Amino acid sequence: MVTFKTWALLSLSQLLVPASLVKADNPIVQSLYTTDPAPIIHDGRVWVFTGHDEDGADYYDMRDWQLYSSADMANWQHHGSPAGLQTFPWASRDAWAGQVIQRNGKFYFYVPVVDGASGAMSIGVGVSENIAGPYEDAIGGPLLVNGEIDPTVFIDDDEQAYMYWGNPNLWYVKLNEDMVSYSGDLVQVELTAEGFGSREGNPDRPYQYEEGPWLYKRGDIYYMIYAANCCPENIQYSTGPSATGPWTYRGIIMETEGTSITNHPGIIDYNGTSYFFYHNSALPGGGSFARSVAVESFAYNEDGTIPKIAMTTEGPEQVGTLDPYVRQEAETIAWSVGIETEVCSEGGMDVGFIHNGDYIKVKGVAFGDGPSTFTASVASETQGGSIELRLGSETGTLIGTCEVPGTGGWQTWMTVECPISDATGTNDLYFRFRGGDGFLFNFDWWKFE
Ligand code: FUB
Repeated sequence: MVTFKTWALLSLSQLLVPASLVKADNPIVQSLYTTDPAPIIHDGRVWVFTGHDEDGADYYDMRDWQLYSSADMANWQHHGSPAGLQTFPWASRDAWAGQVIQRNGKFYFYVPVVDGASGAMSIGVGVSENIAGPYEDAIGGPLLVNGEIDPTVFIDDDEQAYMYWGNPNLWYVKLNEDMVSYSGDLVQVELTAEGFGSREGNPDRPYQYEEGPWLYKRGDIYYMIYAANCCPENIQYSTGPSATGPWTYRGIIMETEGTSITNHPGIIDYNGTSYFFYHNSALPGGGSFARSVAVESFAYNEDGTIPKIAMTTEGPEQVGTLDPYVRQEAETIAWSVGIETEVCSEGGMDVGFIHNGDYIKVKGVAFGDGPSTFTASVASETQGGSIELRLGSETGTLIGTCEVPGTGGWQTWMTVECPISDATGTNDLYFRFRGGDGFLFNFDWWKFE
């Protein structure tokens, strides 16, 4: 199996990656296996909380969540891990599918984790004043323990918050205004053929609903989107006139594809376009325990129903362009090969574990009349190397080469500069890393002038 560690060590010619996959922008993250997307709009950006499949796992071995954001749906910035099992000291394992929601100036992170005391799946709540965390355990124990997973939280127009969750059942509870306690009983939704469709060939699970609910409202319609028909799962949905139904089954949104037996939905509207997040097995080494988050745009039908959405390797169109004349983080990436991201001593993240031949693609960079200089913040404990700046592809037109010296440490940062020529208009920019054997240098941010 090609894990990311071994992938980074292979030369590009050894990789059996189809050219079409290397060129494409789905999945949105290439340096980790990511799962169970939970998108949220904040501060003019789309933020996606994901799960994280450990390299080499043979089960859903998941220990932390990861966070990415984008202002253009094409270039995604990694914000690191906002929370993990260590956030919930009472949890023993399984940092599975969570969702963050904002209320009262705070962000609440609802997660399924195994409660160490009972050994049963439970729902915990993290809280943070910043979307990127770090999140702290809001309660000091589980919000509830009933052996089921996958919380989704929705605040209705009357300010009542609902949390749904469950596999194999579907449950909801009314959250209190504090978002960390609830009132009333846990309500088990009655699954019926009218509400959730019939499933053939599985007498234990006669209805389509399986797990991963995602609840939201658009116009007057409440949507319940979910993973269904396991296994393998596809994505289906039901609609209703209220946050508690009654639900009417509406059918399949996304068919099964690839080798992951799970899928997991998240839907948002951003800048007038609707986006459907999901996961699949599309990266090298991908499978049921090595999944990757991807996104597609879609348009609702006039009656509010959702069209069938196919998995693509292209993803949605970029919204606008990327400005190269302001500082951009090196971990803002449309596609990468070989590199990884890590926590940076200067704050945020940097790109590290760079080898000769690795590259990063940044999509839709608006150069305008053309810059004359490129500046980058870099660090290297060893020999350094160089950054080739190319347009259109990793072997495309060379517009400049920046030499990177040894700086005395992997977190000993300095800026390097190099002249740029022939970069006009809007282009995909590629940073192609060159040097000797082993790790070359780390890369924190860049800017053109
Ligand atoms: O990622 C672990 C579990 O797999 C999630 O909680 C489910 O929704 C399924 O995607």
